[in-house]
Amino acid sequence: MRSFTIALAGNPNTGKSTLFNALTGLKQHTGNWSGKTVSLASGYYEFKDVRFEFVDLPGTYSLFSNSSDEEVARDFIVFEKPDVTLLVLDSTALERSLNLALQVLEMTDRVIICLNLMDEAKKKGIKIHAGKLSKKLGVPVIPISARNNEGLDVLSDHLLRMCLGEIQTTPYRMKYNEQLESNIARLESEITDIVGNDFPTRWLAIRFLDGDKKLISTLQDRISAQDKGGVNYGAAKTLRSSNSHHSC
Ligand SMILES: Nc1nc2c(ncn2[C@@H]2O[C@H](COP(=O)(O)OP(=O)(O)OP(=O)(O)O)[C@@H](O)[C@H]2O)c(=O)[nH]1
Ligand SMILES: [Mg+2]
Repeated sequence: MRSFTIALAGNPNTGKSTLFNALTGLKQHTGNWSGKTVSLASGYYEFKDVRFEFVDLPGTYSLFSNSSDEEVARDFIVFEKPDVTLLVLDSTALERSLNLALQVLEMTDRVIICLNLMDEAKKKGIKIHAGKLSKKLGVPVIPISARNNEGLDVLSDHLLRMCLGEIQTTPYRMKYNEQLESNIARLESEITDIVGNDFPTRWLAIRFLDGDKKLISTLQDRISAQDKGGVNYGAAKTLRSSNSHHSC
């Protein structure tokens, strides 16, 4: 049976664990990922001949290096490369959630957004045009109510189609001013020389320009680990010099 990994990301309290429990039921366990000491809850369910392995990431408001929760969620999305990152948003507080959504859309193009707590939104008279939001953000947007098991079949269907490569996305990416864009492009090409296309180079370039030292050391560790012959000093060194060159 084919198996796909789905990461559940979102702000705290948006219903990630409720969705996780609704989908995976008792088929849950906790495990360590990539030598990290944190263990993440994961669980699976089967849908139309495939198995979805869900990983319940810590709830965060952003994905920088501000806290270990943010690092864990970010590293999982960028380095473990789940087949789909399922972003759980609170329909009753969409503006707050969209900040995180934009960050995730910079990191991967394999994203599905679910608008959870639709029952609450309806009660409050909040209407969300999921179709328009989907067009704007360039990824599927599915209204659900995890606590009431509503919308979960449609969600599973989209997960399956994205895992099978049947859904192409065009994630919304922020455009910055000309000078910043030219710095991003320059740094991006240097990063591509070092890591190839294994990781989201534009996102890495933006983070490096922002001076995210923690991310740089994580990436150095990853490059070293990937290099089977031992530490790849060349790549790590270039990475260090390109960082000192460009960070501001
Ligand atoms: N009305 C309503 N409440 C929901 C729904 N989904 C989740 N909740 C409630 O929202 C609260 C938070 O749910 P959790 O699943 O714990 O949220 P979480 O995203 O895992 O939170 P963190 O792990 O802290 O990030 C709980 O009280 C849930 O019962 C929903 O669809 N409708
Ligand atoms: Mg939770």
